[in-house]
Amino acid sequence: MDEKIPKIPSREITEPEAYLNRRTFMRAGILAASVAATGGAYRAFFSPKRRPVTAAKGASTLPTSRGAFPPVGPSSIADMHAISEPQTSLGDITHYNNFYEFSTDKAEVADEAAAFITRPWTISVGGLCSKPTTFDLDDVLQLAPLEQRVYRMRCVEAWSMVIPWDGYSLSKLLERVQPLSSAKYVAFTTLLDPTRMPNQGRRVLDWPYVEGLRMDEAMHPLTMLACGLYGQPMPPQDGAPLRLVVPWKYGFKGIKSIVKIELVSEQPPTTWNLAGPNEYGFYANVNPAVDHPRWSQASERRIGGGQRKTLMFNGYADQVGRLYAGMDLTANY
Ligand SMILES: Nc1nc2c(c(=O)[nH]1)N[C@H]1C(S)=C(S)[C@@H](COP(=O)(O)O)O[C@H]1N2
Ligand SMILES: [Mo]
Repeated sequence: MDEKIPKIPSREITEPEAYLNRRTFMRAGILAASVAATGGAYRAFFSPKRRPVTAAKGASTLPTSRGAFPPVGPSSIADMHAISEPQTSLGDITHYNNFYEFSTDKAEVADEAAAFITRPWTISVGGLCSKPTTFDLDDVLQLAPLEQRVYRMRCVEAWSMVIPWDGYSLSKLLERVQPLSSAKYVAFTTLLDPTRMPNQGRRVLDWPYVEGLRMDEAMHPLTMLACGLYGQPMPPQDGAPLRLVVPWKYGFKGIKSIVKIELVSEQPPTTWNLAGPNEYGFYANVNPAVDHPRWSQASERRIGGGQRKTLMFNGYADQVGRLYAGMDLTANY
């Protein structure tokens, strides 16, 4: 640990909670009005009934599975993401989570999501393409060999992990639908179902969670459609059954529990940009030289081990830097 790197006082790393609490507070009036109008549904969403905590720490199963989780092989692009840093433990990866559909408390997400049923599951891929297709989860799992790729994961809140994801390049899925040349961006949408994602009954964010990438970012081989980690199906709290992983961008770009992917011509709206446009941009490339308005991004707290300097593009600059040649990275944060 480099002693010259100042410790970030934990009170500065309150985002997004502090921001959201403010908004939630302001919206309390709206909610109070809606509870009168929609009483039953509102109470159902807010019922304090706890979900059974069935999953063992870090464990994950495929409920009512008709297909098995395919074997996971080595990365086909290992040279693009070689890493010597130790992997974060499965316990930390599955018990320190941002997944606001279940809880805004990182330590609570695992319990709140434990009973999340992710089969059957479909993902529709459409928009500007020749072959729009709705894929069943089992088709997605079989579409290309699953690879394990160990990537750094850097949250905008200045903490990080090293995670062995299982999946394949998102380009493999996108190629199946034959994108048209008019497709310039890719828009992603999380499941919207407050009966299964209880915190969607609270307006902490505008649901469903949405994200987006430029087409060249989406087609970059490092960009991953992940269906598991540590050789197991994706734990619910990490975005089961399918989530995006873009290792050179802040973690919030890695949208979880995806049900829809659309090829579009214009830059799509993204949830955190809508929530705080001055603080969260569309690009969200990890950049130690561009601070968050309320804290430094120069260093990060590695979960399970020390403070370290944040790397340009999270250490993937050689692989992705050319995508941003000529762009003003301060304006396009
Ligand atoms: N649908 C959805 N996706 C999401 C989030 C979320 O709240 N909802 N949180 C994001 C944030 S801020 C981060 S840092 C990562 C966290 O992923 P992890 O819990 O698997 O580490 O998921 C991202 N994807
Ligand atoms: Mo994050």
